[in-house]
Amino acid sequence: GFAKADHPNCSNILWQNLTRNPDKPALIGPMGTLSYRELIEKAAQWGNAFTAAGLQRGDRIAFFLDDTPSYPAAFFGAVRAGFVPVLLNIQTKPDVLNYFLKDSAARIVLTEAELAPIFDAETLNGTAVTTRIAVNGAADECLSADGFLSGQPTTLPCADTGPDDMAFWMYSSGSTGRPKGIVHLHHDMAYTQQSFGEQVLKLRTDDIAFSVPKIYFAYGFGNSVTFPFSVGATALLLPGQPRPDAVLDAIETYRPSVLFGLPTLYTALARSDTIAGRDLSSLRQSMSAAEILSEDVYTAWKNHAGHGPTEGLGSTELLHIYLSNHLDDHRPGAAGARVPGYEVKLLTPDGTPTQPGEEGVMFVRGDSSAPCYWNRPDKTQDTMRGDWIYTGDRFIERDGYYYFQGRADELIKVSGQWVWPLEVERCLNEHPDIHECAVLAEELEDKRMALRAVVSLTSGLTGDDDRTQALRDYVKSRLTPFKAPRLFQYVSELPKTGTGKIDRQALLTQAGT
Ligand code: 3SK
Repeated sequence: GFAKADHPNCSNILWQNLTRNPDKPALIGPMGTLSYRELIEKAAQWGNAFTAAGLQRGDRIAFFLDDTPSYPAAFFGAVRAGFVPVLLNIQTKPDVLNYFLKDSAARIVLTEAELAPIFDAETLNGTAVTTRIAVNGAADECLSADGFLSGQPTTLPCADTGPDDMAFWMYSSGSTGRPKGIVHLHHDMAYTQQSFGEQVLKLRTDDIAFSVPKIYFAYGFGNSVTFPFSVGATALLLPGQPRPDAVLDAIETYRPSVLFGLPTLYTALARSDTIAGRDLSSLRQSMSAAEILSEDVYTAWKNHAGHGPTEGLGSTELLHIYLSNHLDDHRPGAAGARVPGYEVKLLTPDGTPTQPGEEGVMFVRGDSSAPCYWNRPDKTQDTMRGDWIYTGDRFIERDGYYYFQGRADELIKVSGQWVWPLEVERCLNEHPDIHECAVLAEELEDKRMALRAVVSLTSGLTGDDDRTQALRDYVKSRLTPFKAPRLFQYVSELPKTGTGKIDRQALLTQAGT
């Protein structure tokens, strides 16, 4: 069982290493190496400096940071001193950033120095921000991190928090409507470690974990912070754009043993021009999450790395993965089986449990779930149903494994018949000419709905009428003919969210302009 009372403050996940293995590298990467002792001392300075700056218990601090040692240092210092980091995607646009700052009432902003200009008068308008601190360099109108920390003690007593106190927030990416502040509690990190971390991932003390998804994403947060620090392992932090060559260079230079990515990463790596000559021999395990990994990418990665990526699925509301495959048991197309520590159930639209083989919407229950969205009782009620979380994802279960069928709200009616865009996307993705694609609903001038496929072709190919006809025929030959997209749009690259998923909202917005 999970002893919640043992986790009154999540900073203990880092601090336990002070006696356990102080001299071991906690962090490595292009920004340097920090031992656990050095990281804990830095974290202590951050916590003391936030207190000295006048913050009160529970006050929010906005983190607009890339993956460098300053991230975990400031994060753990803040939570240990009783403050609440708000982890923001560094690709956020100024208007949304202004919303995040207002919604969270953050008083301090930590920003990468090179990103600091985004916090101009307009972005700060109407917010409670009094102090901007630039990290990893200097920036106008910001305090420097070195100045902020200067003279602060390198020890920090733990604030008198409890397991159910608010610890940190992340924002939902908000594919529709306003993003929601997802509130996590002090015991949630430990719960993800005890469930997915210990039951599936099984990181070892001698592992070097390398998460390409960044810390501000719940997936990256677990991969680079919770799991390695829980077992005294090392995390490789790589700031900047994770282009395939940068990721491959980092693997060769720092020799991580466990790689974490999204399907888009494995697709890009497997297709990279330079992959053939790369030394991937340090990797003993690779994880993929968030979206379905196609079988050809699984196989391509297996050919290069000697093992295929293990797939899991989680959510920011649950903090990490609750459905996962197992390292030695690859089930093609399965999002995974229930991770011990989580309960899942599939319900039909009328709320009854599904029959075997029947499709239903997934609900998940586990002790890492966020209790609410900040200031959003309406959305909280929609998603947090008692202690169950409504995921909005449709699945079919076979032999304890769950097969994703699409979102509950994505059905499109074409020619009077319902189509799941995901089914068409999967079909098109199997065509060798297609690199990646998204299928969307489009309203025609006569108000009928049609399917539009936005397609990025395999390199060197061009999209013309013949190819469109061939792709349409391909879908018709595999699915019922009305599912073949009427419209095809060829693009060099599909827009991605900050976490690497195809940005459907951006595609819909582009279509509307
Ligand atoms: O999208 C996912 O699968 C995921 C996994 C772990 C943590 C958070 C998320 C959103």
